Amino acid sequence: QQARPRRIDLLGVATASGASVRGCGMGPEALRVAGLVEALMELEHVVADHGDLRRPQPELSLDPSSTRLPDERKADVLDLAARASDAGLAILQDGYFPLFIGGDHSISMGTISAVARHCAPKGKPVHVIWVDAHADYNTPDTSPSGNLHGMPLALLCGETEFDESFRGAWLGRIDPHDVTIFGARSIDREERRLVQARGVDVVDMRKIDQLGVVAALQKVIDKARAAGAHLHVSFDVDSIDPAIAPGGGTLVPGGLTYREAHLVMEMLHDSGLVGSLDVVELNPFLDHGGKTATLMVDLVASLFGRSIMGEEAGPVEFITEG
Ligand code: B3U
Ligand code: MN
Ligand code: MN
Repeated sequence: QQARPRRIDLLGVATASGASVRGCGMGPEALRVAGLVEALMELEHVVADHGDLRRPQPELSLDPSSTRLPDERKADVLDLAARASDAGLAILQDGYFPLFIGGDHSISMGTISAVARHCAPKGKPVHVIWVDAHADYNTPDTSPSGNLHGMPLALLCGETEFDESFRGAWLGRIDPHDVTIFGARSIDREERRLVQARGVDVVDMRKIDQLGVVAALQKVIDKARAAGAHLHVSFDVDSIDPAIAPGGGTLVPGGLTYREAHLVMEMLHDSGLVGSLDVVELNPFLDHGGKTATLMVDLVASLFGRSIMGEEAGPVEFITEG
């Protein structure tokens, strides 16, 4: 179990440049309006809100199907990833828990890079649990859509550099064997080939149905614990079933149920291994009156120790991992 209180540093990355549907740039504000900070404070955590990273240009286009020109969008993604990486690294080096709120999933190129840069010099292994309907392991060559939010894992695993501008010293890398994709049910053909060839662990919805979510997740936690890893949770709202989480731009039926999603967060909390979190792809424009935003706030609260019976608060001390 994770001791409380923790110091949680909130960093928004307000962008939809990695997606083809506009709106998830408003995600950070929707999570705040839904009471994210209050929910964490209610659990006795200390929260520092760093506000949002964003690009100066508004996302404007005459073509409603695309936010901006592809090159401009790529420049946005690269710039924000670099800034999220630096800001995330600073939070981790201060000994605090970075809670990154998106924004589309391309922001994780930066957030996970921060974790890798923080852990690598200390010889601390990293495990990434990528909770998502998708694998997000496309490269520019395999992607059917060209959308960068379908590529962050491939980039982090060294599959592609995009171009020279991405070869910056800021980029931390992840070994594909240290990644678990959890909840997947939509993977492109070439993407699947790549994921299999690299040995990425894919706990798809069929495995979750057959094993049960507890056994399926326990394997991931056991692996991370055995490695002594920093566990990073990258949570895409489209992992949850669209019936209860409609606020996403790329919904796929057959997702995690309300209780499965909470159980995942409760088990991750109890593991005591989680050191950083992304909440991404929330699109308030598509959300039904804040339904998905509210659900995400409750799920984050479960990850940070909320429980039905309000269990004993545990030792009151700061976690400042050296
Ligand atoms: N695999 C598809 C669809 C997708 C991936 N991530 C999201 N959508 N959100 C692609 O475009 O790469
Ligand atoms: Mn995703
Ligand atoms: Mn997804």
